[in-house]
Amino acid sequence: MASLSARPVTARSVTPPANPPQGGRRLPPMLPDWLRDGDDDGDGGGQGARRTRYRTIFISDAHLGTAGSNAGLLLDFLKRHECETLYLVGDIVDGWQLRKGWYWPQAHNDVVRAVLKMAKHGTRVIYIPGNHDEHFRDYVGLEFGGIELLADDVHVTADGRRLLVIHGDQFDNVVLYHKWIAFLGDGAYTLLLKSNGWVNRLRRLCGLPYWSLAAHMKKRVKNAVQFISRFEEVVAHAAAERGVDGVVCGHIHSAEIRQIGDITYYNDGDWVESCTALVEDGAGTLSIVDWAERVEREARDDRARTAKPRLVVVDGVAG
Ligand SMILES: [Mn+2]
Repeated sequence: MASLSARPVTARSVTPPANPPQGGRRLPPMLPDWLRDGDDDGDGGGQGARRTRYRTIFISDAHLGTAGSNAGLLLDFLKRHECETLYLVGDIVDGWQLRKGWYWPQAHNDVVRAVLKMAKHGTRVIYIPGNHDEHFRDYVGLEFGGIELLADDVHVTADGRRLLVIHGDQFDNVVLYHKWIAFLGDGAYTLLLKSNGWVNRLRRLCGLPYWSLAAHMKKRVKNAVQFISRFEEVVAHAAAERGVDGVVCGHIHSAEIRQIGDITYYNDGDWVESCTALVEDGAGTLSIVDWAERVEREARDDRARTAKPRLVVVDGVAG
């Protein structure tokens, strides 16, 4: 696993040349010109639009490229917010599904363009690949379209807390074989943490899809709650070992803010089931935004406002 200390100084400014020399380093995939100049999405470049401003926004698990992705809601969320730093905490694009069959509606395109546009307008955008977009892990340390690719990062909040930002699939095996670790000790923990990478590299070489903890959890619904809390504890344990104050992850599609020992555990949720984001305000306070719930509430308020005024009788007096 990559070092979690400060990001290497060289990593930030590495921009692939427009015309790479023959035999040069492989360039990041998928950034055609029609995606690059993205100011024609009809919202007037955001001028006049009322946007809520946060210091940092964390989103993950959009699974673009699958029918389950709520790209429309995510696009709406992105267009109505601005931030200094946007963390894309993995599984944004579902490379495994796209390999099975191309599914890429306009709304999914629009999400990518909205993110690129934010980068162009000064937001620092950091992409931390997950297991469903692990193909991007080959390009960690590079930057393209103004988006930095990192294996993980340490985010410093406005109130000075250090938060490890990581997708979370790295802990799948540990979560699954939790009981054995209790039995075999800390050596097994380290081994399982490493084995997660090996097993999935092997599966990838064999053309098998990534084994998914989330999918496994769903098949065993009875144990889902137990799996989730075990995942949270394993992630917090790993964060504690790295000496940070907290951890931000995604992966299990379950938004949460929870104190586990000395570690504050944050999960930004997903845009398949729950449509949630994690946001940091100017004072360093983090909270979960439930965008589906919010949009629904606004629609309800709108309906109430535009409804025909009715005669209201209060205590026998028409008012
Ligand atoms: Mn994942």
